[in-house]
Amino acid sequence: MAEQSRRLFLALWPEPALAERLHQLAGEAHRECGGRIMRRETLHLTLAFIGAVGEERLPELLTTLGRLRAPRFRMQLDVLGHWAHNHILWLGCTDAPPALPQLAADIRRELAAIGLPVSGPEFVPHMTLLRKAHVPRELPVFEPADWAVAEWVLVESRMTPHGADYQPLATWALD
Ligand code: 3AM
Repeated sequence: MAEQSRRLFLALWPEPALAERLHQLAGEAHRECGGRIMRRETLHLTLAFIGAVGEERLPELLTTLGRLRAPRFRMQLDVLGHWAHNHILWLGCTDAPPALPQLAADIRRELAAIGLPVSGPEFVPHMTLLRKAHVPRELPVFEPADWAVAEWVLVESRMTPHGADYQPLATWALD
C-alpha cells in the first residue's frame, strides 16, 4: 500500500484577539481590492513551506525541529502590500526583527539536513489577508499591530471545497 503523505509548513499563528483585529483589517482592504478574505482562524505568517512529507518521516521531523532553540521577539505589523504576480494582498513589517528571518533560516537549515529542502521563494515575511485581490488604488490607513511572538507551529494543510484547512500538528515555544 502507498505511504500516506501530508502537506506541511511551518508558521507563526496569531492569537485569536490579534487574528480578529487583522481579519477586520482584511475586511477593510477587501472593500478596496475585492478577492477572497482569509478566514480569521487561517491567518498566519509562513516561515517555511515543506510540501508533501511521507507519514513515516514525521517522527524525525518532529525531533529535529523540536531541538531548535530560538529567541522570542516582537514585531510591528505596519505595512500593507500587493503582489501582482500572485494577486495577494498582504500585511507585513517595514522593519522585521532579525530574529524572524533567523528563525526561518534555522528551520530551512534543519530541514535540509534531514533531506527535506524547503521549496518556494526566498523568505519574505508576510501574512496573506486576501487572495485574488485587485491592485489597490488606495490602501486603508491603520494602526500598526504589535505582535509578541512566543511560539511557532508545524501545520498540515488540507484542501477542502471551502479552501485550505489548517491543522496544527506541533507547537514549539521560543525562549
Ligand atoms: O503564507 P502564504 O499565504 O503566502 O501559498 C501558500 C501559503 O503561503 C504557500 O504556503 C503557505 C501555506 O499554505 N504554498 C503553497 N504551496 C506552495 C509551494 N508549492 C507554497 N509555497 C511554496 N511552494
